[in-house]
Amino acid sequence: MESKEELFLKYKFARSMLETEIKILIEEFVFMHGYNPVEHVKSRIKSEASIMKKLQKKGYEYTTLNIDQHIHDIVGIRIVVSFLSDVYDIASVIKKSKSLIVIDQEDYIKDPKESGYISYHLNVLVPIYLENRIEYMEAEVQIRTIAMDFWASLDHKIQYKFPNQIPQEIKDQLYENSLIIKELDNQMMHLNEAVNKYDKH
Ligand code: 0O2
Repeated sequence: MESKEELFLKYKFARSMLETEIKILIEEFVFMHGYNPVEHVKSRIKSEASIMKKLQKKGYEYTTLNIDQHIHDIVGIRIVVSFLSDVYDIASVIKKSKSLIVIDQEDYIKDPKESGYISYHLNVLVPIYLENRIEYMEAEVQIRTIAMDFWASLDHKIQYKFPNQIPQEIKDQLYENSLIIKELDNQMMHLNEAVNKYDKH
């Protein structure tokens, strides 16, 4: 097995490739449809502390092999879109990509997590072109609306503030708010559709 440095260098290449491919797919979508559904895109490489924590939670030691085999989101990219239907439009564009290979998908919009977390995840393989070979690195693509992102960022802050146990009343309120977010996303999507029809008259 290669060194950690070599593995992380390859993840760095994968992040660049993924960012570029996503940027191209979005630009092509804008060109074809005449509108931009994307509010913003952010990519990151998972920190070593966060990798260690995740491996520990899964019951594995912090080794290069375990990182490679058990952590699927070292490279992550988040695409934040305006409306609910945009999530599925962008997911479909990524699934059709000739460069990225989708290996798994989780629709946490249809089946939210117990916490109330709503988002759409795609696990992909990203090709990286090395001196004498092509390798495929795993990455996670998260697609969500601004409203879902708003919820997730507060949830993240809460998880950080209460690393051991989130108070039950906070958990309950967060869950309640996720239902409001889901309803709001539906209403905003329908309102936007109505506005678009109005434009055509
Ligand atoms: P961070 O800080 O984003 O790096 P797997 O990754 O497949 O081995 P997992 O963790 O069950 O296993 O995959 P999942 O749940 O499909 O995706 C994990 C990522 O989704 C998390 O990464 C978060 O970014 C996000 N996520 C999942 N559940 C929640 C949640 O309840 N609240 C928030 N705010 N985000 C969530 P990390 O590594 O946990 O964190």
